[in-house]
Amino acid sequence: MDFLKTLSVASANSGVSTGSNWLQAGGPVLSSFSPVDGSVIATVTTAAAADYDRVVTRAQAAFHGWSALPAPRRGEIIRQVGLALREKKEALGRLVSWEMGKSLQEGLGEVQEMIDISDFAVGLSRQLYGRSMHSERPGHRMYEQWHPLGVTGIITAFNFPVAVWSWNAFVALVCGNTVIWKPSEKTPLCAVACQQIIAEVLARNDMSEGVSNVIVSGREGGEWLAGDSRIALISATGSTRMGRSVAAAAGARLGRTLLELGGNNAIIITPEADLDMALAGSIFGAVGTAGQRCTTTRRLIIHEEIYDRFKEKLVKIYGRLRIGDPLDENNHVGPLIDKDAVLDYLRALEAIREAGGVFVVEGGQLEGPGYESGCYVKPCVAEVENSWEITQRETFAPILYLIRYRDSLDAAIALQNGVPQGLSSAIMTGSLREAEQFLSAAGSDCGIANVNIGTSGAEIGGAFGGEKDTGGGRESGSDAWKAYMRRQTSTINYSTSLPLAQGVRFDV
Ligand code: UN1
Repeated sequence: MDFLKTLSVASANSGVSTGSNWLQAGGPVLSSFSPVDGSVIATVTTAAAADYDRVVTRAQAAFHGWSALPAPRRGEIIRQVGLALREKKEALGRLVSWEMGKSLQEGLGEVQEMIDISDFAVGLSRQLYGRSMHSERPGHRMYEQWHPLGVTGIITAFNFPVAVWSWNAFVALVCGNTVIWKPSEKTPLCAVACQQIIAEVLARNDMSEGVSNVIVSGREGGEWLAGDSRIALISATGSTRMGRSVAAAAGARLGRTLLELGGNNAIIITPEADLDMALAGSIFGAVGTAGQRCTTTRRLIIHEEIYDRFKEKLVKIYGRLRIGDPLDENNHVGPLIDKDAVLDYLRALEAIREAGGVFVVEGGQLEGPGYESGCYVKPCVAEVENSWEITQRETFAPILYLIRYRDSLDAAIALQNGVPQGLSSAIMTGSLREAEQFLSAAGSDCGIANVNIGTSGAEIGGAFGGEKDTGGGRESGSDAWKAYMRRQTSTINYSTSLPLAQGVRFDV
């Protein structure tokens, strides 16, 4: 496989790195399986506690030099990383598709997301703005400035094995932090490949080891980071369960966290919607990445007036989906990440049936030629109630729920908000009144609210994240960078006296 050579990854790799230096790691050896055909792609040695400790020490030492580099210089290095990613886009996109199982189009899209955030981070490196304020005291000036935090821990999930690291790492790096990445143990080779790319650029610029670090490890890697007071910020993307344990451990030491956790995203389809557009948004949202995006469309909340008509269109289009090898561009849907994910999917189908759900597109595991890995499932659609336990839960698979609403948009918004998660949401409507109601404070309670666009596929320029069980953090664009820096307020007295604020007098 040529793309592995292009990415300088081998069949046996160390999963612990401080840059160009790959440590002889002491943890268990992990095999990376491709869900595409079940083959072992490579083995990766994981970090032992002592390796982790060495990496943190190196990252702390590197912080002094890296944070002292002017931010635009740091931006220049990220610009070069963006150029390297452009060169390796095809190879890295293929590896993402091969190791994670998403379609090649989506694998390439994910690398494009990395290139986009590198461009964003370069611009940002000259725009880490603080405000100045007018002091209430004569001859005084007040302003705020933003300083680097220190070592940033980044925990990422298997479903976006490269892009989510880049949102966090590139922004954290231009902000002056050093980073330690704990990737998902299901996609370790993607992490090794990304580290090779960034390490080569850092070395070419004579940057020391420890600026960008990786520790491939199991759960314990996340626990080490979360409980370690040397880690100034821990940014974690993954399940709500994982986020809760990271938040508890980091909270116990009053550490900072940035959490981007599960979603249970809905599209509201009103009688004012363009149904073909609603169909296109729903199908990509529901089956893209085989339903394994945190932004995946899990629920459609459809007005009763158009419910049957829309359902009919949807069933027809599901019949056209081709499921199979994601590297074959004729296919729309690839496999789930592993057999455990298939079991979760099958258990969810059972729970839907037990609760009284009606399948309008049947699910099930696929078998036979092309499906030997045991990871391929049928995208399915079920009519359910919003209040059911199974509907309230995020199942990371291509299962789409249909829910009917009657009367006004208020009822649809109540259903859309009536789940524990609060990541992404959308409305399909041609009515300005409905769109604005959905976007108002009384509308969607999610971090992302779209009009005439599905719930997934956000651009990097906006802040990305959500409320409630989604964790409240914001990553990526807008002013999400502020989470990676510490704010300092300074008051400077250039007068010849020392007046106190609030007019307080203290004469001695
Ligand atoms: C994720 O699923 O964790 O908005 C990230 C999207 C992508 C990112 C998803 N840009 O679907």
